[in-house]
Amino acid sequence: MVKMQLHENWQLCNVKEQEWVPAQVPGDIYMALLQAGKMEDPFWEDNEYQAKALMEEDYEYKTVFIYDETEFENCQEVILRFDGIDTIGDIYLNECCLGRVESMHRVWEFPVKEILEKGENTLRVIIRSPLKFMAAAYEKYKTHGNEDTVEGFMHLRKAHYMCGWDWGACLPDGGIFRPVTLLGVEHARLDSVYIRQIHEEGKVLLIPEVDVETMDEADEDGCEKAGKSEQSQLLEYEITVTEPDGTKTTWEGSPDEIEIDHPKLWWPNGLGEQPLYQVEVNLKAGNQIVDTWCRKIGLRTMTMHIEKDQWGESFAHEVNGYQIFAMGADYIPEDNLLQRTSRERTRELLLQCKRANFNTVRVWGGGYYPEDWFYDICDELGLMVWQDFMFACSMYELTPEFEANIRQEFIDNIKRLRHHASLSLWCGNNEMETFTQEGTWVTKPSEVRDYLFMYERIIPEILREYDPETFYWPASPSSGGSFDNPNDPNRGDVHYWEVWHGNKPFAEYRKYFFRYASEFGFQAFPSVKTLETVTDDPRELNPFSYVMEKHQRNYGGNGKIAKYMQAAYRYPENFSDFVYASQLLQADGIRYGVEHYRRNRGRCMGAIYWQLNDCWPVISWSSVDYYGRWKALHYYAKRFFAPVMLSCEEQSWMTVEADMNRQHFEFEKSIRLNVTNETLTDRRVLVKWAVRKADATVLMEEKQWVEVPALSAVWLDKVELPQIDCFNEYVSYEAWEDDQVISQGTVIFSYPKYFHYLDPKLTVRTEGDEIIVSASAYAKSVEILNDTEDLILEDNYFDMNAGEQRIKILQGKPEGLRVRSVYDI
Ligand code: BMA
Repeated sequence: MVKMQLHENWQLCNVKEQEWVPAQVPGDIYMALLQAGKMEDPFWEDNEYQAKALMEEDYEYKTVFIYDETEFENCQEVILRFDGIDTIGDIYLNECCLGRVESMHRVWEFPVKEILEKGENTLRVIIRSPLKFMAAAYEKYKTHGNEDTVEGFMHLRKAHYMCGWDWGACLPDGGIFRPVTLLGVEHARLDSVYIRQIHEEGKVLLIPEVDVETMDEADEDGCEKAGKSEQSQLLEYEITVTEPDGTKTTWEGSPDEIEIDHPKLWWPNGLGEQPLYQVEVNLKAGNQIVDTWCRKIGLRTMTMHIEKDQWGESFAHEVNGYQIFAMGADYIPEDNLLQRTSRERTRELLLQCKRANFNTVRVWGGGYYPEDWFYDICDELGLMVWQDFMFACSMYELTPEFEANIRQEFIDNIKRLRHHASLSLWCGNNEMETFTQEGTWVTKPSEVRDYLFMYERIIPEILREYDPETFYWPASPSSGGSFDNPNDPNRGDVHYWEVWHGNKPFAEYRKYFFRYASEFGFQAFPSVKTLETVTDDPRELNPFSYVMEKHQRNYGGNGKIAKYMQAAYRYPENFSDFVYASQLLQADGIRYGVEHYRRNRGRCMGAIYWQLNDCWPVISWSSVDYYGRWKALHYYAKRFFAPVMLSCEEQSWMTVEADMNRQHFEFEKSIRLNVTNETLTDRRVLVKWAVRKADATVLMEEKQWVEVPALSAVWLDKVELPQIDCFNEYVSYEAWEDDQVISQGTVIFSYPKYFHYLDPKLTVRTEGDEIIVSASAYAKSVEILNDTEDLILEDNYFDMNAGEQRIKILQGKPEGLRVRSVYDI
């Protein structure tokens, strides 16, 4: 196949103004306007309003390219392919209208051989205003959905978050955001390849299904199985597999089956390696290779284990026969301006997931299907992907046109992604089974019917044809579908929002034993340096200022952070301390939930917190902000997702929420330690714990060897500590293995704000690639910052029992180091 990318000489204009500016393709309209000085930074203060207004207009992309006929002379057909257009586009080649496209989630192809001209050709794409489209569609249908976004958003197959979300600005950009290519097809091309795996003792059989599109005398849809039909007798494929160690083997003559001996299995992060096998399928017409499909696959079995048990029904990832506890967060698109996304940036983000011991990410349904590179990197890093189809928080009008559009969207994306080792499940939508059952946005009975058609009929039917191997789950959350109590704590996955949206205290997490928590979250401010990129007015750096509240999209969210903060911390005296306290609050809240879920491993098998990342600088639930800065939560995640983790279920003032001004004010003071082991090997760890005074001196100490079988959680006996002075004494705990501390923490029995900390006199210095912090007393949640607030350290926001702590620098320069702890709030 001859390939020619059409990425040069693009220009863009507002159709009404006809003032052309250079544009990048792949790219987006906002970026072209920004780079041409025709709009201002849409993230700055409230520039969002102006930016949104720009999308009331239509824009035209135009390029002129040279078509060299000789290069394509052996081609029966030439196809113009757009991997992604956002969203409504009218396409013209040499003034011939090729058609209208109406989904950013699809690939669009047009046969253009007859239209192409020798030499110069003009290609134009007119991007129609998404806002006008939505307004007209809303007028027509009055369908309802998430109120944070533009009315009518559900009618356009455009990433929903672009029109505003409770963490996202309304910046409904558009553009040609993926490659544009001319494809010259000689006889035939590979439509797609599906590879099934059969795992047997000591070997894996690969069963390839090779779909070929012939250009000569094609059958109705132009597709057939290579080497299997009469028409394609001349077509044949060969397959070359390159093993992880570089060994290559080729199978000729359209093999039905390929045997891989001594297979090296792919494992999620923390459980083993991620060996990848390269599979290259060459389509041959006679002796000539006419097309190639080359991808990396991982050898593994992957499904969800669902079985009735004493609590209800299990819901756990099962990989290579083992049930795995999923640890990770929900992923949203990385930017509002898609031109700014890149393989490098995604790698950087996903690397932070691996560093924080994730084994799973959920691609949430209100964005778009990520680029191939996202999944390539997940394959390499061992991150299992929970993949939503792109439907979230809305009813949809299943007209025949909408149905045809989404059917093709499913096929395109399933074919594109189904070979990935990391793809662990497909999921119909975000939260719509719950909302439909509750009737939240239902205005017509047909919407309930359409819900069932879409997620329980159409998608399963398409998956049966294109990816029967990957597990399908109708919605998140769900208990299996048909509106059967979708958010049931005892079955399937759960979105738990009583903490945060329901204003419940963190201790509330312990009341539930979900089978798989796929969303629960708490917000925090991103670093001050991140917030300084949206304003230069120092008065705006205040939690309740106009600019901060423009960058907080969950109504009243900053006030909510302050309300929760009041319970845990003293009143922060400056903005920087407020940001710090908000991050500790978030980190502790989520830790409270995750440690509890992991202690109850077996019953609960997943902790996916909301949310990993941001698409602009914003106050949100993320643990890594728009610029890649880690909030305290991400360091906590590294600790609470550690493969072997020691945690403490304490009973304290916090867990009973007692009012100290009540008469007979008393509460239980006890600890119950637990070691959970999310590895495939049995572990023997030494658990040490101590009661200490505020200066960190030990009052009492205990040690115990604990055997923790692979993939299990083990409780130690509960210890009552009625005598402990909750203002002046605390408990520290450590798990040791091979003379190293592998997991540790401390627990206090009052609120962090009431503890009588001594001044830990923190100091910080560097030695080579290490930072050394020293403390003269117990120091809680020690934070190390450099002047640009962009260090990534081996650990941060940790508790210290006085003494020295050495921390490796993973990224960033240790210049202008500052250090503080809860004592400073
Ligand atoms: C959820 C998500 C998002 C939302 C988040 C925070 O349930 O699915 O729709 O952004 O909660 O409210």
